[in-house]
Amino acid sequence: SLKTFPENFLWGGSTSAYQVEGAWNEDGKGPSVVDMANHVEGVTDFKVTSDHYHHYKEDVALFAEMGFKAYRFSIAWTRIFPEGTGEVNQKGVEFYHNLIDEIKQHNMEPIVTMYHFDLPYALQQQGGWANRAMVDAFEQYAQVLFNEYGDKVTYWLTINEQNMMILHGDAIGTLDPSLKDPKKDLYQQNHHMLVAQAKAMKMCHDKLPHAKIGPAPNIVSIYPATSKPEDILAADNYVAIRNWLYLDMAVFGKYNHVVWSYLEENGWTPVIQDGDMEILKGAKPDFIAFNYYTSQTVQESTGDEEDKQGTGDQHLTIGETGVFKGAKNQHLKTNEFGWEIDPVGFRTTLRQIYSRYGLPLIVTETGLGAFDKLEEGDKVHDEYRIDFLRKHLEQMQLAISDGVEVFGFCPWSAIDLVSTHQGISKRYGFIYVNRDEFELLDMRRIRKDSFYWYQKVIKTNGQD
Ligand code: BGP
Repeated sequence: SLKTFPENFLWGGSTSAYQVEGAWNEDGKGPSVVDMANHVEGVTDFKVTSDHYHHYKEDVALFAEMGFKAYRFSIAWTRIFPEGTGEVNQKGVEFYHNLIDEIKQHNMEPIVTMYHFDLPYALQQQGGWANRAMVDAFEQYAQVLFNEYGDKVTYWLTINEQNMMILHGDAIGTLDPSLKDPKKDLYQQNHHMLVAQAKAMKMCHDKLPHAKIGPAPNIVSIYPATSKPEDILAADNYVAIRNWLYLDMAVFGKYNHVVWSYLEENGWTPVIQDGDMEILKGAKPDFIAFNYYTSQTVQESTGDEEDKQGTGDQHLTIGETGVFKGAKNQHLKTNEFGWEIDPVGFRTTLRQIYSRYGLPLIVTETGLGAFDKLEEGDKVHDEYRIDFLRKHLEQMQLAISDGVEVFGFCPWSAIDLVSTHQGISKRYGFIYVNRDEFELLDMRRIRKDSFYWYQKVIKTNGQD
């Protein structure tokens, strides 16, 4: 029978600093890799975005009006350390005190992502995550966050979508195309991130016994395109490479064996320093947070060059010669941006993660990017978004009925913000921000139809 959502379920919404805050060079903030990247043509940059930095009080009040029990946001490392390490910028520290206080005054739980794609540019110039020194830099940063906000924050997320940063380094800016073997470099970066994460988890537990901390990868169900054994093997390869590598390390402190042998075969194994494996084994998350937008179908790779351009992973392509190739799923419809919509896959994903790790889960992103239309009288009729979220909620409730422990749901995004690559016209929010791609207009906040729908969902604890 259908179980209800648990009491004190963390209904909320998500954002990330560089996509929502704007004020990219104000109050001492240093540049991040995102600020310095050549941004995609035809869409806005990340300088102003939704100007949440100046509107945060109004925005938090709107989240409270929706009934949010939690708000997930990220801290911009470059507001705290403009140069990545060294001198702390007090104004940046103050901003997040103000934001967290505002959230708490509205009886919401702050859920804090420590790092969401926006690495300090100064650190990138010193080699970024490929440089071992990054482990210390992250430790120093984590220490300041725990010291400053530790008594106010219960839920911490270490690194947003580390798996996407490694798998799609070209899209997220972690890949250095000038290198002879950029993939080897990426798996070295990955190792450093994993060690940095483990150190942060341990520090959090040592310093803040009341706090909880976990990783936040993008995890989705991986389907074989057919029942052909080679396709099933390809799906098994990809699920290890895309999903389990990251979580096996975070939870069990070990390299997934399938991935390790694949790294060995390619000459991509990272340098592991003495003591690293102890650090990795010595830290355990309290929960797993994950982002889910779409499932992924794969088939066997027969070794063609074209196999590298398989369909999938949001708007990116996937495939590796002889390992797997992304494929279309004939049973799924896509959104306006070609992402397959798969609510049942959401239930499967929840079950798979819980079966493997047995830790409580929180969904830190899911949502529908769409071209919303502002109608007269300040209306946005986003019934497609309501439909998407409703179907995912139904499946989440079924997963809970299957016995999966889920303690929160924070869809992307609490308010409109700038997409990673597709500008602000690709909107995700419950709240419309009145600006165009290149024109700021009056930036006023407008409640979409989904705002009122979600308000009812929260009020009835998921019964809408
Ligand atoms: C996730 C990221 C978010 C967000 C979202 C939507 O991968 O964590 O930062 O942007 O995807 O993706 P997009 O903006 O590409 O539509």
